[in-house]
Amino acid sequence: MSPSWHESLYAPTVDGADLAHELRERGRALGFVRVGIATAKPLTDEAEHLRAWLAAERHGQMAWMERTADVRLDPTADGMLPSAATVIVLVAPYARQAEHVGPAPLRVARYARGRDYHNVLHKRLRKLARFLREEGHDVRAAVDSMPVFERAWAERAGVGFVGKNSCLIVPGLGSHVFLAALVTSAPLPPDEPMSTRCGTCRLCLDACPTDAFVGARQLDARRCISYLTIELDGPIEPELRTGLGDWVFGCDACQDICPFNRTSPPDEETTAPFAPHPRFATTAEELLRMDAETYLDWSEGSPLRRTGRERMARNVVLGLGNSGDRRHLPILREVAADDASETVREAAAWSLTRLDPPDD
Ligand code: B12
Repeated sequence: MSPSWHESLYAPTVDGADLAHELRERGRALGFVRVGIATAKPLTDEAEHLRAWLAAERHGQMAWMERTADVRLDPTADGMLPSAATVIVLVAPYARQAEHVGPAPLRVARYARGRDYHNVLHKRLRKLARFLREEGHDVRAAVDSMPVFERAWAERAGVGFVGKNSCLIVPGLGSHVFLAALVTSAPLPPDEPMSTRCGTCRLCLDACPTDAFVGARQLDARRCISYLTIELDGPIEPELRTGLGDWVFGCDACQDICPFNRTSPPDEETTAPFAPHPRFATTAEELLRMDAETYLDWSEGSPLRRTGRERMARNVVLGLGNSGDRRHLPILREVAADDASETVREAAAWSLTRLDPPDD
């Protein structure tokens, strides 16, 4: 029997399985290499880990992680989407080329060498969100921009597993990927989660230059180079400074050592927006001569903008101190004497003693 005119007018245009299929197709066409689906419900198992992490103050100065914990653990919370039925997780790989950008000779993490992923992926997500709305569903889109526990959802949606380094690893692709999520009222058939495949390997835990892992899948952000260089305001603890090595924005140590990242790099077309961009190439000296405003102009459209000038200059002088290269002494002397920031002057003074230790 054919549906009445009334039913065909008001019935959704596609059912759950068809809609899921359509979303996967559209996601892939937009450059997402994996699209996974999970049922939206409170993250009770993960809640234990997140709350323990916060209670141990492993989030350091990231007070927003504490403030948003309740919403992060429940996509149906008032602050997210009370009508949520599904979380769709989308994966976009970034470039793995060895080219460096940022203040030479120092290093910036791979994810931050090109255009800002928030902007690039949000544009793509908006297209999928519009499609879901046209189908009559509520939707909220997140790329590290909302309290959505992205790795937990990625794991539930079966796009990968969380490794001992606490990164989401996609078999065949590795962990150099961004995650994005759509929280929606559309009821869609969920995918199967995959189990962890790290086995007895613990290369990542041992490779961390600052011993930031408390155990498998447990990171003390307060010791993580990524947190220290990007999120922490003010001075970096002297005992952690040597471990920073030449990293000035983020770090890839626990990922670069991972056997799952020994696969051939993802194709260049897919990762093109995040590929190292010459606009963000500079030298340590040039960077240290930028004032706050110049830094913001220079880093416009790059993840590097997040630190602002003061934190980046602090990291750069520490990196120069760790370089062992005495040719950096003149610029360090200049910064130690004249920089507008007390934090940067103190870091430069530390680096001077490292490169030019006082005689006993
Ligand atoms: C806060 C944050 C950080 C913090 C803290 C990182 C951390 N491990 O928590 C800092 C600044 C250090 C950071 C660093 C990085 N980040 Co970050 N970060 C986030 C953010 C905003 C929240 C993460 C979070 O919820 N942490 C809370 C802790 C408790 O969660 P978790 O460690 O992931 O815990 C999981 C498991 O480890 C497990 N677990 C936790 N505790 C325990 C305990 C036991 C006993 C067990 C068995 C399991 C277990 O449960 C959780 C769910 O699976 C997300 C974006 C988002 N909205 O989710 C991006 C995000 C996780 N970061 C991302 C990236 C790219 C990075 C860096 C690689 C950047 C870089 N190169 O410098 C590093 C990686 C460092 C690392 N090894 O984790 C990507 C991750 C992509 C991926 N493949 O996983 C995300 C998803 C952003 C994005 N949209 O792409 N990040």
